[in-house]
Amino acid sequence: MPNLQHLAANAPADEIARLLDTDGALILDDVLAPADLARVSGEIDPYVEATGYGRDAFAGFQTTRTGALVARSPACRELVMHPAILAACDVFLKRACDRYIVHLTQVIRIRPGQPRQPLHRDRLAWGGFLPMSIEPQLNTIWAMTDFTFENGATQVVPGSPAWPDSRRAQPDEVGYAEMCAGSVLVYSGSVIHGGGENRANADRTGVNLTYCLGWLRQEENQYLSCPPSIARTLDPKLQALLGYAMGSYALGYFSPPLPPGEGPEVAPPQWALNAEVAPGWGEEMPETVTQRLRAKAAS
Ligand SMILES: O=C(O)CCC(=O)C(=O)O
Ligand SMILES: [Fe+2]
Repeated sequence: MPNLQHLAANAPADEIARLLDTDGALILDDVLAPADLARVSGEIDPYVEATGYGRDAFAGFQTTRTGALVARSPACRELVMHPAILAACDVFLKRACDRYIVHLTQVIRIRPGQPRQPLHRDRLAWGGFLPMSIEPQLNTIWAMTDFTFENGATQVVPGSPAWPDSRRAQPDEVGYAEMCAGSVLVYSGSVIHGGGENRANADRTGVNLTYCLGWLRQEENQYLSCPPSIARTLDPKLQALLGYAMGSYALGYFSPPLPPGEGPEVAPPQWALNAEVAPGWGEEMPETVTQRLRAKAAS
């Protein structure tokens, strides 16, 4: 059975990105302390307890999936903005975008009796239309419980990002993301993986926080899951991660639907959160776009 590489919580972003390219996944050990875990669980558990089971075999008839974690949990906001993960996103995702955004926030609780999930690549969320040369996604699963082979540790096929679509993993090519509570599975949108079978008698719970290229549609609609009334109260960096910032020079502006002459005709998304930002919003342009426009003007 292949093994996943384990790195220390402070591993350099380049090393994480390199392993995502080659293996497609890795584990960061012991990122959260027991007190952090207790805080996250305390905030999400009431929502998890109130969540019904999945409605098909892929979502899992013995699995609960609970979303809107940025709106619901201040502790999850910190996980979304964890510096080690954002540094890895900077290296891994900015090869194909000016700004990356949150794609999905979901507590996945695999309960006893849940069979293994069919193996898949998460990039299929976009229907297989993206060329394989573009890596669209960086994913994390934060272990709230220990992840073991017995309780449903994520199945992962190391090296599969480079496989043709037609290749199917043999049982001896599937590894398991076994890790202690507080560790984080980091995996790409191209690696073949799936939830594991829970043969144990207790839940396996992970917080799945994923990021995608800023020019792609998000799996979980962040403008609805975290509407302006809540987003207004968040750190501006988190607002931008949800999509409340320009994604590129011309990506994401809006015209506030106000009576004639009231408000700006065009505004960046965060104008909806804080009407102050409208003047000078060109400064919000990501650096790579600014550089590209300068180079174009100079040529
Ligand atoms: O819960 C897991 O271990 C992985 C779940 C997964 O891959 C998915 O739902 O797409
Ligand atoms: Fe998946």
